[in-house]
Amino acid sequence: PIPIRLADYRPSDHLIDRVALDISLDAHATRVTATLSLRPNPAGRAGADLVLDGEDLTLLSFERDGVALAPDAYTVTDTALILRYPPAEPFTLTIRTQVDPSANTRLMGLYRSNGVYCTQCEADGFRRITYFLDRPDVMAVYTTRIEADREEAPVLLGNGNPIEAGDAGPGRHFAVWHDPHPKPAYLFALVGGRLDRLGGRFTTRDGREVDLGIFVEPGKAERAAYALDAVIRSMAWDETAFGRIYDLDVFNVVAVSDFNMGAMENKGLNIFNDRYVLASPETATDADYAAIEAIIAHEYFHNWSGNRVTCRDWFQLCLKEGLTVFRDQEFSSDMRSRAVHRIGEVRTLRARQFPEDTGPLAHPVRPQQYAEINNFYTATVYEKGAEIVRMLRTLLGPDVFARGMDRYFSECDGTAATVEDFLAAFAAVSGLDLTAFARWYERPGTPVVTVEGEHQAAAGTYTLRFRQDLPSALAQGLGRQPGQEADATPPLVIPVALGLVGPEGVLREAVSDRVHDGVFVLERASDTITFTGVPVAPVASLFRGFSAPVRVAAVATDADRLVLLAHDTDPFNRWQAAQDVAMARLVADARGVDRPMDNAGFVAALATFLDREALSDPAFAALVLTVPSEGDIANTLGQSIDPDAIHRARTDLRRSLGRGLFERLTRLREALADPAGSRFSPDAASAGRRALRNVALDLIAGADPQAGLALAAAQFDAATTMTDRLAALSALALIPGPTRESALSAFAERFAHEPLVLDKWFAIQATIPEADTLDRVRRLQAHPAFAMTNPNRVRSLVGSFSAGNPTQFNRADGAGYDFLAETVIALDPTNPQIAAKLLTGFGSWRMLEPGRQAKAAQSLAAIGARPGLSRDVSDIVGRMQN
Ligand code: HT7
Ligand code: ZN
Repeated sequence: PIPIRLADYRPSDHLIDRVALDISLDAHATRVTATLSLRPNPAGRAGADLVLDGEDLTLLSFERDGVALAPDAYTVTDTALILRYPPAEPFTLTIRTQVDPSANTRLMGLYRSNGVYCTQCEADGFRRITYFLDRPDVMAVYTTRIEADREEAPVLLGNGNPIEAGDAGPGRHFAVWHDPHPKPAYLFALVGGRLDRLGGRFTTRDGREVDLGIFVEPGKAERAAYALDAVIRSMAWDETAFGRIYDLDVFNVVAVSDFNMGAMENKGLNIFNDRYVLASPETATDADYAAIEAIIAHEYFHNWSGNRVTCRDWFQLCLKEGLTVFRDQEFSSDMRSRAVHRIGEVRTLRARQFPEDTGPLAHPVRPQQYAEINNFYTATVYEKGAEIVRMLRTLLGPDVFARGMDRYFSECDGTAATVEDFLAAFAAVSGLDLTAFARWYERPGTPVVTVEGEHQAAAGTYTLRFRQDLPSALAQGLGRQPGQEADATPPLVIPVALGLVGPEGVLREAVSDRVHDGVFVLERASDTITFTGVPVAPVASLFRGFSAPVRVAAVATDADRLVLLAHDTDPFNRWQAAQDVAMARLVADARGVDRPMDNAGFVAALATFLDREALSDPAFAALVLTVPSEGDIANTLGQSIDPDAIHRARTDLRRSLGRGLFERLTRLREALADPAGSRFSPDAASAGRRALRNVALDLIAGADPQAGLALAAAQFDAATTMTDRLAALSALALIPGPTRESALSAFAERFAHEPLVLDKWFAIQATIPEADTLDRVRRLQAHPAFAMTNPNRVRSLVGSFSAGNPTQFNRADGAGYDFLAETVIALDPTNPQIAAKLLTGFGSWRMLEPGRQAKAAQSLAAIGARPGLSRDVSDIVGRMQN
């Protein structure tokens, strides 16, 4: 496919000011009448043809200013309706089309999920509902009349405010919705179906009453209570934290079971994957509750960062997504423990974005070109995009940053904006030139910052030498513009939050004139700073709070790291120190060093830490005790990966730590047990206690599988929360034998009618690190609860296998790769978006040892050779093979 390039952006030749839609819902023949008020765009080309996008539509009639157009006045192709010689004055088009929602398996445009009519229009789904200028810089005011069978669809929802409803002939009814805020087509939505509503109210800071509704499958309204509460907290938080007030009379959220992503921020009518709405203690884990809170907030926050200020074109996707992720992260940090949340954010970034940035799918946060935009809803655009906003706040300080945000929202309100507009707001309020900082948006790859420290005892000073590099492959290729020399790649602006720590604690008297408010800004390729007031050799605590999305290369001993774990004031770096000590062992072991490293000092430090802090901050302690994942180890090793060696190394360390801490962990589990009869609460403190209890269980099972089996089986039987039940089942899943199999059966039976819970059951089995797991996964594909048409099921079974089971997906015989290739090929004709997403499971194939690389290359070639691949899949497979 021919790529679309940012450099080729041109304003639309025509604009649409108003859209009146009349949509008559029918399972197979939905009729859509679109009345569009158009005019030539003064910024476009005068006299250009009007090219309306369209896909999978049947055109029934086409009129201009009320008069049917002659067939030779327009052309219909597979992707467009083209009106030749459009008027130079404002004009109206009336277009009648028909679509078949039941046949829409792509879940883009208008489709049916469990009998509920719903839509998904981002990025380019509106063209599957009617012919339109389906691009985000064409913004219109919409009025939507929806008509449907009263029995089949008693609830009819649209964007904006409801203005009319009533009978529409025998057995039918209608509702009219009006959205006064101009918006791009990707924010259009409608829902029609049999749904229960959980209602609420919110009074805005300026005194307006907003009617809130969460719509779910009949009988499940109780499970929407947490989501409703999260909506109310999000609305209040956005007023106080960002001064953003809601702007309609109603705000509705609808949960559907067939959905390609997590949720969608349609104006006033957010549509959600039901897994991010429905929660009860018996069916949802603490992680599920936290995800619901975060995603409800994320979609709500889009009302300003995305809807009121939208994107000029899809290259600017990070403008709404990176900023909105930053905003939802801040919200969750305020609702929960900031330190614990930050560690979680960074773990996600490192697990998902770092490998993407190192592999064949690496791209800038603002890509320069794309073949299929749906493949750019990536960790880089979202998570690294959020890190850029965070760095901006670190560089400017919270007050200037807040003024910049206000300026951005007020200057760009009602417009389709760019990254340049965003940065201009901050440049204006700070007086700074942000040109160099803007390179973060353009440069793919994770920079490496190398740091060397030296203590000058006699002078009482300490010097830190910094150097920044892009990994060589990227500097030579992607990161460099054509014609630009590798060493001419201009440096990034990297905020380094740092401090010095001595054996007894932070050295507060150590100062450097290059460090302001605890931050040094690395703007050159290399730089040196000196601290005075350093009588003893310190340990540098670098990139506190993970102040920049970089890899840090610094020489440190175990002793240095354990000083940070014990004494640093920055909780992120305390956690990082423990991870680094663990990682040093894991990497050495996975590389097959002759002499295993001694763990005694590490165990002793963890024991001291637990004795002092486990009960006061269990959530943090759980993170400190968590052994880095196999993915983390692979990313640290970087090349010639042998997943079996990594698995063995992790199993060894888990066993060793479990043995060293066994009694303590057993006591901790008891001390953290819920008092009999206590009521469940999803709050962060309660979740933290459950987390530590369950990390302790994991280590105990790692040390002594028989003891672990007994404890896990007892916990499984007695559990009153899904968190505890699932943690027990996860522990059992690692211990082969009849107890595991009967627990799996009991779980399936108990939750036979809960598809979202069975997703967890699929995932647990798909991630068992044993040789017969692939056979198990194949068998599970035939399970009655599994359906290839439902993205949640596919992600749980196939996605968990490829992304969460490194040893079995990367089987040396290549059978895991063949399985993924088969699944991608089978899914592509019906849901290419999900097929392409699954395919990214191959994203790190070039890091593997040569034997596995060859097998992966064969599977990729087999996919690439299939005739008739979708654009989504052929784009990914092509980039993957490059
Ligand atoms: N803005 C949305 C991204 C999105 C999406 C959602 C559902 C189905 C298909 C989709 N394509 C793009 C979700 C968000 O980031 O808020
Ligand atoms: Zn978003």
